[in-house]
Amino acid sequence: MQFSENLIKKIKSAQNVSVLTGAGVSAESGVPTFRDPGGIWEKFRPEELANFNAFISDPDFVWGWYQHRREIMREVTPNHGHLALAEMESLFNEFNLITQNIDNLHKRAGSKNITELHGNIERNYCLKCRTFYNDIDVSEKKVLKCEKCGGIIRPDVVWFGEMLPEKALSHAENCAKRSDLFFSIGTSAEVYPAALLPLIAKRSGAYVVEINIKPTVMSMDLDEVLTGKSGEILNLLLNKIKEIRN
Ligand code: BV8
Ligand code: ZN
Repeated sequence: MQFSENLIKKIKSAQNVSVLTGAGVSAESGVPTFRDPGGIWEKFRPEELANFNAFISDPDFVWGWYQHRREIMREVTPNHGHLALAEMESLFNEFNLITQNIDNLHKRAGSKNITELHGNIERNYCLKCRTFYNDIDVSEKKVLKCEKCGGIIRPDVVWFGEMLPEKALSHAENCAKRSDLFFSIGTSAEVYPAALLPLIAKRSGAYVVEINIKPTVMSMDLDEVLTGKSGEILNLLLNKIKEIRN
C-alpha cells in the first residue's frame, strides 16, 4: 500500500495523534461487528437489546446476550491492528486511543492511553448500590444479584439513550480538537456522539484519515480514506511511521 505524500508529511510533523476505533478493528479477531452482514445486530435490533428498558423488562435475556458476547471476547485475541496501535503510542509525543468498543482488546494488546466511550464488557455494577463485579463467571446465564444489597447487576456499558461517561467524552472531544492527525478506524460512524469526533478533529485543523473495508457515511467529509482491512493497513502504517520517525 502506497501512503500519500500528504499523509507522510503529517506523520513526519505530527505532535498529537488521536484515533477513534469501532467494531471493525476487532473483526479480524473474530468478534462480530454490529451492522455488517452476520453482525450481532443482524438478528436483533439495537433497541431490543442494548438499552435499559430491554434490560429491565427481561434482565435474563439481555444479560444472557452479554454473557454470550463475553464468551466470544474471552476466546479471541487482539489482532495485528490492536498490536500496531499499542506500539504507535510511543512513537508520537501524544497518542490518544479513543474506542467505542467494549471488548477490552485494546487493553489486552498493551495500549495504555485508552478512552472507553461506551464502557467495557468486563465490568458490571449493581443497579442499586453501584458495587462493581468484574471478571464474572460467563456460564451464568441468569442475571446476577448483588451480594451486598440484592440489587440486579448490569454490564458497565453505555446503552442507547444513555449518556456517555462525561469525563471520557469531554476528554475525547479535547483530543480531537488538539490533534494534528486523526484516524477513524473500523467504524460505520453511525453512532452519536462518538461519530462527531472525526468531524470535530477536521474542523479543528487535523488531517483526518478513515481506515475501513468500505466507504462510510463520513468518508466524503474526511481528508483521506485507506480502504482495506484495519489489521493489514495498521501494520503497514506502523512500519511507515517507524521508518519516518525513528
Ligand atoms: C446518547 C455499547 C444522549 C453497548 C453502543 C445525536 C446525538 C446524541 C445521540 C444521538 C444522536 N442521534 C441519535 C442519537 C441516539 C443514539 C444514536 O447514535 N443512534 C444511532 C443509531 C442513530 N446515541 C445514543 O443513544 C448514545 N447516547 O447520546 O445519550 C441522547 C440519547 C438519545 C437521544 C439524544 C441524546 C449512546 C450510544 C452508545 C450505544 N452503545 N454499544 C453494546 O455494545 O452492547 S453502540 C455500538 O455501536 C457499539 O458501541 C459500537 O462501537 C457502536 C458503533 O458501531 P461501530 O463500532 O461503528 O460498528 P459497526 O458494526 O456499525 O461498523 C463496523 C465498521 O467496521 C463498518 O464500517 C465496517 O465496514 C468496518 N469493518 C468491518 N470489518 C473491518 C472493518 N474496517 C476495517 N477492517 C475490517 N476488518
Ligand atoms: Zn448492591
